[in-house]
Amino acid sequence: MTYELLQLPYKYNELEPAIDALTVEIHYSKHHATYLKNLNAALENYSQFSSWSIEKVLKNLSEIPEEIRTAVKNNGGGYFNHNIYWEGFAPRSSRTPGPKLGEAISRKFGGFDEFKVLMEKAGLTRFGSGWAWLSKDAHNDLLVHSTANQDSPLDDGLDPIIAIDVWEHAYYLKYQNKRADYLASIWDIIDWDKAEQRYLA
Ligand code: MN3
Repeated sequence: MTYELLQLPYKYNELEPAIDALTVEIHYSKHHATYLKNLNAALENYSQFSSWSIEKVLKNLSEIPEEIRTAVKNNGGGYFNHNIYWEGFAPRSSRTPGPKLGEAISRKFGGFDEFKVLMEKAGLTRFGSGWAWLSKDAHNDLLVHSTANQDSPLDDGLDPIIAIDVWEHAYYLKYQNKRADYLASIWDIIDWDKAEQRYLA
């Protein structure tokens, strides 16, 4: 099996003004596609993993042969993390969480606004490149956290619900050094139906 690039469920310009069309195009068709290409290349001669989903690969990195483990971790993480990122947006966002996730967010973080502050802080305080996440653990407990580079929550036994890419390539064309403004704008395009599905899955 070779992994495939997901089809974006919207046009490049449909996430504007939060994320500009050129950033979406380069980020998706160059950055994301390159992680995918390198992941497939790394696994090309290892047919024992050909039936493994990307989730299974990232949850079981210790079983990947050492000579390709770093390549698979970095490019597999890059491939998977961007899938969560792109699938998590909707041009016509409801702007508020669905019933079950909304209730869980209020219970865990004290309210939707409090949760947003925590997510933005997780993204802003990630030094260098990485990601901010809303994830759930094996007990369905919510957690806001961040990972470095292309490390995936799956590595830590967590299942991602919302992904925010804070590598500079995700925002630099429009926001330059103002990562905080990018993070604040993200709330306009979060697909809360998708987030609800991920929470209930
Ligand atoms: Mn990226």
